[in-house]
Amino acid sequence: MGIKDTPMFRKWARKAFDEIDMDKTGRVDYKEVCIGILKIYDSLNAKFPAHVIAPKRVEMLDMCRKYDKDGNGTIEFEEFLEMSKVLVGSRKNFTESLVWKYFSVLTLKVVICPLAAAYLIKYLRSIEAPMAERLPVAPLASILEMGIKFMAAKTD
Ligand SMILES: [Ca+2]
Repeated sequence: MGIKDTPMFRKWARKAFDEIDMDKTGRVDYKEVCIGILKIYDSLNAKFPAHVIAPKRVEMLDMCRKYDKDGNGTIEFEEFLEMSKVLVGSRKNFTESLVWKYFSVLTLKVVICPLAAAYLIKYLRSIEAPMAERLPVAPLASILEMGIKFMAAKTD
């Protein structure tokens, strides 16, 4: 049993649902869910030192269709609750989850790029490349990170 099965999580989901359900009908349409998801990403991006790109509109709509179990075109609270569990992260759908996305972005930023930059500088120094002595790790890591993100965006 994880945090997602606790009454606290249910309460949090209820609060999020009520915020999206502007006209208080007890159900939200796909468009309202998309706006809600974007709001969650915005507030997380404002809080954490990493920027995660929100899912595309078409991906969010696919997700709505997937979790609209009775297929009535709207998301009721129980359906929303299941969807929230995936957004927060479950073992089964871990790579779809926000936690995973933040983890991978942070790993890239904090671990992989600085390590790659450090190795690159070590290599350049070992072959006595010009300027290698004065190459700083952090800016090089940022450049690598930008390069990786640029390539990732292209293959999207
Ligand atoms: Ca439904």
